[in-house]
Amino acid sequence: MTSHPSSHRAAGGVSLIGVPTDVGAGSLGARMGPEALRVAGIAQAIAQFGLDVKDCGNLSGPANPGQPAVNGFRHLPEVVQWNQTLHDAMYAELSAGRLPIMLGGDHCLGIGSISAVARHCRDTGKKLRVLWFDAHADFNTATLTPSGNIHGMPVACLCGHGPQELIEIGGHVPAIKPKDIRQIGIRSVDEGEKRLVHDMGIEVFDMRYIDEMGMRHAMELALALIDSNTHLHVSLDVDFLDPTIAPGVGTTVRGGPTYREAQLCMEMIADTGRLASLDVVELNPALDERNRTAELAVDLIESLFGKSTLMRKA
Ligand SMILES: [Mn+2]
Repeated sequence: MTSHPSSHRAAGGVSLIGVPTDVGAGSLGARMGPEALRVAGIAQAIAQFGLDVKDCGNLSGPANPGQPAVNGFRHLPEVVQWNQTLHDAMYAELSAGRLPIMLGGDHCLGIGSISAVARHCRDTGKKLRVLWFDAHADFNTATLTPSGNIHGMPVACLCGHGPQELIEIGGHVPAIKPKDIRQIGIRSVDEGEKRLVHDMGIEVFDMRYIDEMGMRHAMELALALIDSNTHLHVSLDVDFLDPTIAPGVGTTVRGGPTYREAQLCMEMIADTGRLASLDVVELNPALDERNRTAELAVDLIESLFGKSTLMRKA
């Protein structure tokens, strides 16, 4: 076991926050994600680096009502309630100097999580960089989305496009600026969503880019200009990964990154030493095979915290 001495900002310890809900998703099962990650050994995997790991348990919130969309949104009151609770929990851990890991849950929870991170950055004068690993741009709006599932809208909400109750959760609208975020692995974007992503000027490293230029080059650009005053947040949607290695998600899209490409992403992030918060979302144990997708997620998180194959010179 070798660990880079400064591969993350977790000196104050790591806090696991389970958020067992799928109110923002189209299929049921992501509510079981936090338990599957625990069973796969997430706490032990991080503790092996000598870090203090506190499992805060699961947050509680409303059940999934299984209703159709109302005015373009499915389950908006429930999504607001879960995200408000998550925001408060994340913000408390960040304020205590800890590195929070949000165990989702579907990706609508990125709204509460990243709103809290952005608020913490405003408090502390830090620059924010969000790396959004996903097969989808998650930049839908009520008028664009065919389904109304809010897990397709968190990036739009964070950038100030969405229902007032969601966009103002972190106390500042918009929570983040489009230039704070980099999207990696994108390969499925709805027609209207394409235009909005383009017009907002979000920097996207889609699979075409990764195929042509390589993951190393994409990650070098995604991590460019990160300095000692940067808070680096990683939002890892498990559907980022190719479904052949990660079948346990509700919205698989073929043609995703390989195991090695995903590991390289995590290792390059570890090399920056700036990781300060993390989301792991959309893991759906009901669709998984013998928990292998959860185990892969834990394997990637080990790399994110600095596990490397060989000792490397600084
Ligand atoms: Mn997503």
